[in-house]
Amino acid sequence: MSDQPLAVFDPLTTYQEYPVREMVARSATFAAEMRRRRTVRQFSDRAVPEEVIRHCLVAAGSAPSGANMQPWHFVVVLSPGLKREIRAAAEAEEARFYREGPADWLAALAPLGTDEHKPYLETAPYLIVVFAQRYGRGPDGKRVKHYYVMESVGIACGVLITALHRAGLATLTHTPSPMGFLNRVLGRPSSERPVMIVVTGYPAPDAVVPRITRKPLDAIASFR
Ligand code: IYR
Repeated sequence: MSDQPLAVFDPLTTYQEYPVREMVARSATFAAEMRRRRTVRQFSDRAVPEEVIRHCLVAAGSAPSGANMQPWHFVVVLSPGLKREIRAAAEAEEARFYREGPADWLAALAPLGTDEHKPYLETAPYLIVVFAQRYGRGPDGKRVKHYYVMESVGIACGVLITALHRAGLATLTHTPSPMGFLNRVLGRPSSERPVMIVVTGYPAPDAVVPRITRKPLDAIASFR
């Protein structure tokens, strides 16, 4: 006899259908709204209500995940002291990367104009540090297996960035490498792996973005 709880089903009451014309309009509007999103590297220190961040995290936590294990943890860093520590550690890692990283990688980044200086890690009101839980713990302290962890966390990050953008905030997906220092600085267990820092806030009034293009639909999708 299995001691697994059996599936319990409820009627699907939250789904919402739209008339086709509205569905077309909504999808077009959303695509246009997403195309406006740009990764920003100059942030204002203007305050952003924490409530907005909480709502965006609730949205991120709604992401689908392998076996519904929800293998993510988000640390919202507001403390100037912690931000300073994260910036110092990230800049030390990045200085090494920009000095002696792989030539092809550095060449690929050249059009973005990035460098080892990360002042936004202190300027922006929030750093949302996303951790992937390689495994969980049951109520009895036993290890619980997680499935498709990186896929699940990747989806949650996409929802988070989308939610922040829709709320009217700018984001920067920052992936200092290696990022192990984030476990130490934020006191997260070794079962968790830092995936990215989502820097968020208002853009600086004089923010600039690199001139880049996005692949057209026919280059990213095929219908057959
Ligand atoms: N982590 C470095 C380098 C970097 C890497 C990629 I891939 C980017 O798309 C952008 C930057 C940094 O943050 O500068």
